[in-house]
Amino acid sequence: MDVKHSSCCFCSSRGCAVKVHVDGGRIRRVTIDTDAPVVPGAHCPRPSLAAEYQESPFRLDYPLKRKGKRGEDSWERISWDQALDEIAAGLSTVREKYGPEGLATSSGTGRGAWDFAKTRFMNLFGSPNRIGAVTICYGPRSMVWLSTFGGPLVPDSRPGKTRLMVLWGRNPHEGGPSSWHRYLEAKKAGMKTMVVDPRLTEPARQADHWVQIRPGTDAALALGMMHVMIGEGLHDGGFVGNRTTGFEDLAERVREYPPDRVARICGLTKDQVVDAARFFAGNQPSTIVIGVAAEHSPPNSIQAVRAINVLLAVAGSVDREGGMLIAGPAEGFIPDAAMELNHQLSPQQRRKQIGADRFRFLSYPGWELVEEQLRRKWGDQHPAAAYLNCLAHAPSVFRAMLTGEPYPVRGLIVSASNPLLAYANTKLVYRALQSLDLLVTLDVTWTPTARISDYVLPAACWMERPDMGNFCSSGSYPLIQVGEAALPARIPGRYERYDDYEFWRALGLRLGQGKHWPQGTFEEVWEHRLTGIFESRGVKSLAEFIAQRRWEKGTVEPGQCEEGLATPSGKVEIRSTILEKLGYDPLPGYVDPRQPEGEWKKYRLLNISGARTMPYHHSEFRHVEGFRRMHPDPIVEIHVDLARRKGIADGDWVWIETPVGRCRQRARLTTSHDPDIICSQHGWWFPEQSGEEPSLHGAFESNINITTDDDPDRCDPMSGGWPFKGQYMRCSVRKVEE
Ligand SMILES: Nc1nc2c(c(=O)[nH]1)N[C@H]1C(S)=C(S)[C@@H](COP(=O)(O)OP(=O)(O)OC[C@H]3O[C@@H](n4cnc5c(=O)[nH]c(N)nc54)[C@H](O)[C@@H]3O)O[C@H]1N2
Ligand SMILES: Nc1nc2c(c(=O)[nH]1)N[C@H]1C(S)=C(S)[C@@H](COP(=O)(O)OP(=O)(O)OC[C@H]3O[C@@H](n4cnc5c(=O)[nH]c(N)nc54)[C@H](O)[C@@H]3O)O[C@H]1N2
Ligand SMILES: [Mo]
Repeated sequence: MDVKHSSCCFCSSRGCAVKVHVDGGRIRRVTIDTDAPVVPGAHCPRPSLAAEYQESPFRLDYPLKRKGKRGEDSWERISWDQALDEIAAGLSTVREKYGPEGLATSSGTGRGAWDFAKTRFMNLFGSPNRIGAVTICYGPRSMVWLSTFGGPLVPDSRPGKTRLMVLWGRNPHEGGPSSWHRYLEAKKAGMKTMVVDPRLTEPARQADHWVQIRPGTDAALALGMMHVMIGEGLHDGGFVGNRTTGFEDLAERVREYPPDRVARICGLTKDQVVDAARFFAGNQPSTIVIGVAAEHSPPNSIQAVRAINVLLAVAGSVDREGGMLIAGPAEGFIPDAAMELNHQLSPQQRRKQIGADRFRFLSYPGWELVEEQLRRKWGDQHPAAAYLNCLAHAPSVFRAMLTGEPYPVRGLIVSASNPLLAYANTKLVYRALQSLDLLVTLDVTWTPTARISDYVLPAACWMERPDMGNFCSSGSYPLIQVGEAALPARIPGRYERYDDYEFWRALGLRLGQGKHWPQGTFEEVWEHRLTGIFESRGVKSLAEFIAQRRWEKGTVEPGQCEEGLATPSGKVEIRSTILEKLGYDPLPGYVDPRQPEGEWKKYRLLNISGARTMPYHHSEFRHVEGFRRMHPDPIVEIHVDLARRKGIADGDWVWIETPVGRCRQRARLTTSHDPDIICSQHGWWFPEQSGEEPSLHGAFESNINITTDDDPDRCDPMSGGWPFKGQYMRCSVRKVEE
């Protein structure tokens, strides 16, 4: 038995160190590599199911070309050369007829071994229209950090330094296999904890302080806490005086948010707001880990993320031991931004990015302002990767596919993403994809999206490529941990897969991009990016690096403020000059959501759609029997009082309805949240059902995004993020009558 030291990529945390036991070209088992700094918690079930995943008949083995009509599920096996030649020819036709901007790509959580290659391809092809989940996931956090603090904020993780960790709409128990056990250890060693969540989750149950906030009102709570802190002199006057801009304006702004008003907005009592502020202020230094909920809750997505981060600055817990540290570039490592070749996309093409005129923060207008500052301080080694901080607006791109406005988008390449499950308003996404001239999907397994594609290409999974943890994807985190391929991507007679880098490169070579893809393999890419570290260690290859010690730990230290930050003023910008230039409110604030109009008036429940649950990762793993046994059905959590009123019993199938559509999930009765809230799961489809139209593996049955809304008018005014949660995610429920 051969043991390979690999980097697990079964979830977006990406990069837990594991040992893959291989025998006769087959994965036998995957165990945790306890020597490494980052490992999955013992409660993560995914490594133990790796062999079943690898051998699943649902895996894609060879390139396939559609026969017959789209959705008939009839396929012809072709060679990689034929597939790439034909796709390149199709892309050239799109470019001739509609311009390079007629091509879009879709990304998810970066599972295909990072998105720099896709971005490079698009930059060289000439299209600004990359869409992806990062518009509503991590992109907002990242842009807020870069524009306000001049770098990503990372919690000071040195033992014993932090007095309080706040999980603000974040549940590592279900969604963070590597962070949950570290959290528990720190807690055991005396760190206090506070949870802000509408639901009594496992972390909330264990917390010293739980704030049961109403969905979508986090910005107001943070403003109210600052009102109390500034009013009672609990803020850090030295820090805000010396290290920030706009504190006076903020003090003025938070006067509009006294605890009684905030209590009404957030569904709390006045005392609860005051207590939250005092508890927080009384336990500094602190760190705050923000989850995805705020980002999923327009119209306050960016405002909430900013208000929470500014709260840290007001408490003086930024750039301070035990607080949030401002990360600089990881030494000796080439970050994504430097790999993307962003200068290759001309200003004229950038200006065509769909949605960027309206949603300016997370697209070229905002990214360019941020990038300029970071480049001033760090040159090419800056963390503002375009794949993370600069996207076209997905709902507007889907509309462009359907209407030709503002111009036609006729081709889409989907890689490491499942648009029919992931984006809001599935039926619209479906119509948009069906209307395309060319739809290509590169994935590890069959998906509903693959079934309606013209070409379906088999991707290598993480066990078939060298990979690296994303603790430094943007080049700023102090830990680099790599892993080797456990199996080759191609085994004659069994499968022929390409890793994502190989795919984009091979396509690029066919379109005249040759000189921009100097590294022939993914392994060479890592060797190139790690040259600086290799030199300091005296190693020459990835294999040697892995054999020696496959990680490199740097440190993030306080002191960035003293040096001057990569922001326009060199200080923490409580008042953001970048937001101001973009024409947005430069101060943290709370935008009153618009009252429901038209048909929406009938829908009174708030739906937290898509809180994380083990073992699934978004739409993945439904095809693996071991996972399905752990969690066979889509579950919607409903308060017992609501269930009683609606005649719903535990285990009943219920319709979840909105003006956009309806889907069905199974009720689980609970008292963990308010009666006027439900909590549904996302990502559900049924691989066991037919892959043909109209079923597409049951993608229209229990998929919650049939009910979610992507109307640009209800997206976040700054980022364009669409509502999966918060005040705009309303619905009704009723029992499914047989
Ligand atoms: N209603 C609702 N919707 C949501 C959410 C929610 O909370 N509620 N969450 C949103 C969030 S935060 C996110 S990040 C998105 C996620 O959106 P996506 O990332 O688009 O969704 P996934 O289902 O994770 O799709 C990832 C696909 O990548 C494939 N894959 C895995 N590894 C590789 C690889 O190495 N290479 C390639 N080419 N493919 C690979 C998987 O098989 C899978 O089909 O979903 C969003 N959708
Ligand atoms: N098992 C599993 N793990 C995952 C994923 C997965 O699909 N499955 N996806 C990964 C990805 S891409 C992401 S983005 C992360 C997300 O990780 P998290 O952000 O932790 O994800 P959630 O569980 O959706 O949300 C956390 C908590 O936010 C609460 N919440 C809902 N609305 C609000 C609100 O308005 N305010 C506040 N304060 N809290 C609210 C929910 O009740 C929930 O308990 O998880 C990652 N990990
Ligand atoms: Mo995400």
